[in-house]
Amino acid sequence: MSEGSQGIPWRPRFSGLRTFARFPHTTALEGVDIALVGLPFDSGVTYRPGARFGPAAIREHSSRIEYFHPVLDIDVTDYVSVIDYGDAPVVPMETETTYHYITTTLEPLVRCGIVPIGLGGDHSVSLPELRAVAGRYGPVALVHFDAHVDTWDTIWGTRYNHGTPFRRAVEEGLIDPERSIQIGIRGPLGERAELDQSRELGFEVWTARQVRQAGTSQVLAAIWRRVGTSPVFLSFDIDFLDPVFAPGTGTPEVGGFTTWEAQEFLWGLVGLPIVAADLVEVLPDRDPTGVTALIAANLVFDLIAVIAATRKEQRHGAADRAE
Ligand SMILES: [Mn+2]
Repeated sequence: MSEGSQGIPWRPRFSGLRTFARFPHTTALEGVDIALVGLPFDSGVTYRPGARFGPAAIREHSSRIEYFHPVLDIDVTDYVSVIDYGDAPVVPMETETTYHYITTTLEPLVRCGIVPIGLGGDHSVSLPELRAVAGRYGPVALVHFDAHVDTWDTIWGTRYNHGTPFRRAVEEGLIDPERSIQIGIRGPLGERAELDQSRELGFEVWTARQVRQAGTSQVLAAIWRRVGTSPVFLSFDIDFLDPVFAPGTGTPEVGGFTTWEAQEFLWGLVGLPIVAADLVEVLPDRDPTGVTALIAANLVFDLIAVIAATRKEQRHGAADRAE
């Protein structure tokens, strides 16, 4: 329970402005390790619109989060300095202009070695994020949790939407498909070829059924094998979860995963060289209970804790070598 200051003894978590998990809002980058960046853009959707309200909902439902992570046994503030950077500028009816704004918003963060975590927004935002990330790291490994592969070529003649970001990213040399993996794919498709399109690009693909049959630990082993030592962009589409858990999303698919399974996957990534991440497709208007945004906020905190635990390992590893 955090203490107040300057003679104000308490700061209850339902009070104050809604930054992510009540981390400070600032655009000053000195000493920062992780920056939450809202990406309130949803002009790339093919079905239900409304993910532009995702970042605000995630912040709203993040207010109960405190900083000790009991599973990873770490107070994240001991190892990482986290800020809420605010939202990237967007123009709702202009995808390419918005992409430019998202990339140029993230570039200075990435240049400083800060890990940006994008709060979506529909999944089209991953492409301009990756442009900023690859500008520093070169082609990165993609670890992608989603019901959909998001590697279509065009949809209704358009090249930039939430069904195409990872094909564009391969074409632009932003991700290395041989180091990349997609997990949780399911749902009816237009044709069988859509199931193969990611594999043809070079990705490793795990369908929901394969994940279910193999179990979490085997899939985690596949992620570690696949990524190797490459810098990682982790992209988490909330529709990885079953709509029973996360109904507030744009293109729901039944037969998905539980909140617990999603957390188990993230907790298993301590040590992975994550250089950027996003959590996308939260659509609060379709979920009056707010549980989708609550889960999203907590998964983002899990991710922050994973990065903090990775830094902890690195620090102790360095101490071991010095002995
Ligand atoms: Mn997606």
